[in-house]
Amino acid sequence: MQKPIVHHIPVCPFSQRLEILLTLKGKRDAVAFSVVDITRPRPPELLQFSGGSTALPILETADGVLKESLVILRYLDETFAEPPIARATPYERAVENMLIAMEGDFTSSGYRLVMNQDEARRAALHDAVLAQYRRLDAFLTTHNPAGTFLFEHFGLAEAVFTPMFVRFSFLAYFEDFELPAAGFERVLHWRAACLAHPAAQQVSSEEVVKAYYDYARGAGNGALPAGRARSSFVFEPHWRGRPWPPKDKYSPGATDMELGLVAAG
Ligand SMILES: N[C@@H](CCC(=O)N[C@@H](CS)C(=O)NCC(=O)O)C(=O)O
Repeated sequence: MQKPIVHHIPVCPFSQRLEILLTLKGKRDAVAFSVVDITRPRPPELLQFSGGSTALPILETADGVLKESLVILRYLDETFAEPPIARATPYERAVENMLIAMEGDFTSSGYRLVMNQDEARRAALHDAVLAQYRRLDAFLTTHNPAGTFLFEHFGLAEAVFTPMFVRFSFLAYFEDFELPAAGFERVLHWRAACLAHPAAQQVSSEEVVKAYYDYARGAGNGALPAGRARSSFVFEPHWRGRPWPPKDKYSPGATDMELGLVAAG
């Protein structure tokens, strides 16, 4: 049987979810990963598979194309069944799904803050992210007060949230956003264990901060901020060789040259 193919953008958190799940199962190589450059128009054959939609990841299977990371996660968990990552009993699976159902609001709050360009809205947007962390803290305190993860191991809910915890290093860097220790103990403990887990090391905070500079300037999904010709998501020059971008996102932005986006020579 031909391997399923994930079409993905490597620094994308939604794709990282799939890589984490497969790594937990020891099946990273059971799926082929085909890299898409977010800074270029999608290749026509990809748009044909996806029925015209551009959001990634999509999974090409022998039966047809699947979209939406949460759908693909569950499909891969069932297809490569051993070991199962989702909880086994109906009640535990429901608890896991309640936590997973919080991911959309959590993610949106962080992306709204990083993309905000209006200093007057900063405090309200910081509070909105804190409110999301408070909800997670309360949920974990209710369902596993003395534990580390939601259940005894890093599982499906952790595969869903950890990529966002990694991306939110853009909030620490560009927004000086840190969780206060008091009142957030349970979620801080969870987040630290998620970030340290060996199956979740695909993307570093340095890569996130360098790649997401354009988001911090209000331009998402490979779009270009005014005055720039190269996206911070380009593959070349490689992010490792580029300087860290300016932390102050509310002052006039850095140029392609200052960001190391123009190849030397
Ligand atoms: N709800 C989707 C979100 C996917 C998504 O937004 N992916 C981004 C990359 S991180 C993307 O493909 N953006 C480009 C676009 O939408 O055209 C999922 O969970 O798979």
